[in-house]
Amino acid sequence: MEVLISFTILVLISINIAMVLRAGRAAAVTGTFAARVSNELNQTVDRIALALMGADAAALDGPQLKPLSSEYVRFQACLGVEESGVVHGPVEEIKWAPTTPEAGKIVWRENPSSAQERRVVWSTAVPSTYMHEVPNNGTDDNGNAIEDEAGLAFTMDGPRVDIHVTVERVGHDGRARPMQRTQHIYCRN
Ligand SMILES: [Ca+2]
Ligand SMILES: [Ca+2]
Repeated sequence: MEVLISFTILVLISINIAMVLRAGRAAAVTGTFAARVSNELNQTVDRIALALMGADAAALDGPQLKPLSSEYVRFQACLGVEESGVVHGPVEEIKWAPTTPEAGKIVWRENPSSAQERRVVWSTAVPSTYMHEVPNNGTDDNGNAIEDEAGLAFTMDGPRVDIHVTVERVGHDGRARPMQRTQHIYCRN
């Protein structure tokens, strides 16, 4: 009888240990996944912010006054000032482009649509609508004072440009995990 009780206790302890280990592994996987999405979001926002900081504010096209927004920005870097005026870099564009009806990517292009075009994809996981926003209903559903904004949205307030980015990837459990960040920047010139 004692042997049976000891054996039962041993089995129960083993099951408990297995459960704890499994829960720990799941938490570790979830943590790594969240960190990956967060890294992708931060890297994308930082790249956009750095590019726009060097732009000539007078040669900026795209960002709208709230509650409107745009999915793109076109600009030219200010390289310096000569007697003849501001010397600009080539035209650059940062734009959301669809890959499916619900998802898309952020593409940076230099000299867009010309023979000299260069392009780099900065994120491949940007949804067509911003986190917790319902598209095309003329309402600000997520309380950020912008109506029907996309996963990439540019707004402006005087000399300030606001960059709004949502990155969304699907976890191992099949659930979509969106993360969003807004960054305010001032064009240097
Ligand atoms: Ca909104
Ligand atoms: Ca809406």
